Amino acid sequence: MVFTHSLPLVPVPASVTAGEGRMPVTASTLVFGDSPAVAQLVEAVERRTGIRLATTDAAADAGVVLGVDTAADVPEGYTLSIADRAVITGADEAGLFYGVQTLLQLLREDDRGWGLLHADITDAPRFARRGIMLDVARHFFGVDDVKRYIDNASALKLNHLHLHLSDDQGWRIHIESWPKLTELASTTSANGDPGGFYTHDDYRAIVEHAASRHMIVIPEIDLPGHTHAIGVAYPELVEAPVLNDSLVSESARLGQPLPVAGETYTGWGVGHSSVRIHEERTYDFVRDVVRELAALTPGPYIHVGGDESLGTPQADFDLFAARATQIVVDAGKIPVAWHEMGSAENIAEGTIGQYWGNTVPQGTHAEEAARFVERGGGLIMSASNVSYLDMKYTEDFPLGLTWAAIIDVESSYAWEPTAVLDVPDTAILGIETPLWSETTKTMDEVEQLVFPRAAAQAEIAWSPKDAAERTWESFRERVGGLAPLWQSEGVNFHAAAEIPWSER
Ligand code: TNX
Repeated sequence: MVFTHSLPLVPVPASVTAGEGRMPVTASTLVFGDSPAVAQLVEAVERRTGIRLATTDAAADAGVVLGVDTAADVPEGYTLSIADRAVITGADEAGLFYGVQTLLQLLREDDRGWGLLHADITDAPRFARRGIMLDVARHFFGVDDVKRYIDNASALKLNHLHLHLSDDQGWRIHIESWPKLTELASTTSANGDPGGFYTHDDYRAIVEHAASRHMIVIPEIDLPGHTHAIGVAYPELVEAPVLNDSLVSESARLGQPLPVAGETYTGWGVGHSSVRIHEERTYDFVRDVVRELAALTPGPYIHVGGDESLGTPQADFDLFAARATQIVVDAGKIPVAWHEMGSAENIAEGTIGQYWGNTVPQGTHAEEAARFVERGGGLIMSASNVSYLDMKYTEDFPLGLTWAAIIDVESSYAWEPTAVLDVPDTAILGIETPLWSETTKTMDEVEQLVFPRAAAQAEIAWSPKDAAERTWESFRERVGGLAPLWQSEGVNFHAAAEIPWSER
């Protein structure tokens, strides 16, 4: 395959010059370095080529040299040059890891065998926050599935994993102080499928694996709405379901049951549940959950939800938003909330908002998002009509929903996170691309929706906005070049017709 546009790299590096030739990679190519990235490289090369590279203690003998040089103060940055040998120098361990991901994209097979395409790269991210979400509440995904998600997302240089750990359909993390949550409210999923939950050890294993791939885990407990499951375990904490008209008609159209107090809920309807805002017991609960999550989570953030609390009166919602975010601050963490919580004037200072409205903000969404900035926090952009991974690619795609948009790969690529809201560019911390799992029961199904669109989001988050290669024409060819890598990694990507997929 000749890459006419540019090297097959996604996200496109900040600065890249392609060379003419290739550096052969054979069983006698040696690797030098003393970072965890060495073993990660050796294993990935073996998965891709079947060749197991040996390591050497002598840099002079090595064909691939990995190192870290902290003199350059460029968080997550790296340089990579491939000519007679390949040299990657990370500005930190994360940068070295990202340099290795870039190298793996340049590892190609042709008639002569395996080789690395010659290149000279200096790279660093545009945004420090490059996130992806997995909804483990609507359908549960076990530890191995989440590790696979982490591996494939971090290979695209995404560095935050948001886990949506609770929703109406199930509670997914064990809480020692409220044990009935997992005992009674974790066993089912959407559509009546089986559920599951993470023990503290499971959760720690996820956090550790994520850290080894330079990803921070952001746990979310969705409050005060999306809390029907809490009431299955502890009925005294929640209000009776509020059945709005659209819930009733949508449930009928989909043939789904309506929520019944105290019973597991298997439909997809939203906006019917709320914790009790005026009971102190509710705040004991939130405090306990936040405390346990904070103890398990080395990352600085805890997400307290806040979306679609349609049955909660506005004043109650605002009261709750202020209290819940303050509880997170008191636990020593930075709160994150869906943008609706910006309706509360006194949301805790420094709370980060996650904007999930349209790229053309509707109703009060923009005002709510702006509040986080006024209160000294920043914003994560998850514009639903472009970055939602659970939307269908085409009208007839078998998985996914359509409420925000039909999002083909080209439209998922075509948005600019700083151009959505009227806030200073510095308030935009980065982006997050969410996968809601109403329609996806297995990781294979999840990957159909996630890849290749997560690659488009990764490029928006990582690559300079004005890089010459930041065009759809270039992107579609470069992302097509990832097919053999994804195949060897077992990524069940959707081979969208918009993309010229390369064979090797
Ligand atoms: C809206 S976006 C939700 C989720 C659903 C999703 C489905 C957001 C913050 N809330 O509860 O799963 O739509 O696309």
